[in-house]
Amino acid sequence: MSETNTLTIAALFERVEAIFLKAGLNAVQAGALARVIVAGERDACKSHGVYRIEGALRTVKAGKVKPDAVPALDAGEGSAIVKVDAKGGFANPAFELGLPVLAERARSLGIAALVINDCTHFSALWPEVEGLTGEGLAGLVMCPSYATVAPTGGNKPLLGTNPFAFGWPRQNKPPYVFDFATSVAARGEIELHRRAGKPLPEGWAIDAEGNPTTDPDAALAGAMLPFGGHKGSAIGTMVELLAGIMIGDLTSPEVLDYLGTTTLAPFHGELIVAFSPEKFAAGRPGNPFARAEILFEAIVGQGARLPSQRRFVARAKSEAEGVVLNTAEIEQLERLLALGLDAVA
Ligand code: NDP
Ligand code: PYC
Repeated sequence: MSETNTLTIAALFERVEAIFLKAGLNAVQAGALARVIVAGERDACKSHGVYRIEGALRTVKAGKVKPDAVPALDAGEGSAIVKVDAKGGFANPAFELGLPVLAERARSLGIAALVINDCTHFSALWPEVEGLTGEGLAGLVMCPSYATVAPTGGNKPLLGTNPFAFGWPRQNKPPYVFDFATSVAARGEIELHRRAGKPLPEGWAIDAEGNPTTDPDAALAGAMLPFGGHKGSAIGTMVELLAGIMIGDLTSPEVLDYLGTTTLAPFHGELIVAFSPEKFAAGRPGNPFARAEILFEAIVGQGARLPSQRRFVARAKSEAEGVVLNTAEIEQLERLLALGLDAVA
């Protein structure tokens, strides 16, 4: 069994931010990236935690993301569509820049969208969703990735793992949030199985000949499968349409053409839609937040758990006791800090 080490959330943030600064990212990029990666570890979401630092640095080194980008906001006077040009940098600082205007517009118009263009996105989407619920808004967030998923009935990578997330704010309770890949599992999970030498569960992937496989290497060379068969395939396609084509940005097959590899973080756009439940429910009976609580209680009352509940439990534990990393992870952080971009191929 590997040894473990416990760091406070603040100490982990300092280390991760220092790694990005050492690798040449400006303060706005380094801070935003460190926040989402540390949030992933804090919430026990290993597929988008510290393991992602290396991929982000590889993408910088390959010249496919601009480490010194300063995102630019186009608030479009009173428009329901707010745009941020990430200027070839990461999506996370672009979201942080756009969120206050998006929230203000959604509150005044009832609905508003934030379009992020020309960004690299490697993280989970719940940080964006929780940004919205923290403003008392409901929200939908989605983005393409790169062609790694075969549409149902097909046998070649075409769609991305295209994450899709939703949030609903709750008073004095963590929000209702779900956030998942539209493939059976995120690609990060396949990579983590490969690194751990573990077979994949059945039904996650097919090999390059289109046969079912539980071998992570064969899966990475073949294609992943959409969740829920034709339903996940259609939702993944919707993400390509809304968060790729509709916002004038790349689709997953175009991203793969542009990058030529899935070992770098994908470059595309992101769509964030914010709703004001009060505005939508105005003039109708009942308070939407109180009615939502009745629904949540009924779900939990059947013994089911709400999505993100596991994450919020993990968060509370990390906040009380710190974040646990194994020795290999600590050594990797030290190596990345010492060597900067020389640490990655
Ligand atoms: P999971 O299947 O691990 O989880 C999906 C969601 O379902 C979570 O909100 C989870 O909550 C919830 N959930 C899981 N089990 C249950 C249950 N029994 N009852 C109720 N809710 C449940 O996610 P994926 O592997 O599909 O995706 C992982 C992450 O990868 C996501 O954050 C996604 O955004 C990210 N991703 C990012 C991509 C990108 O291009 N940037 C591409 C693809 C994925 P909980 O966390 O509490 O378990
Ligand atoms: O885990 O599928 C994934 C993923 C792709 C891009 C970023 N994360």
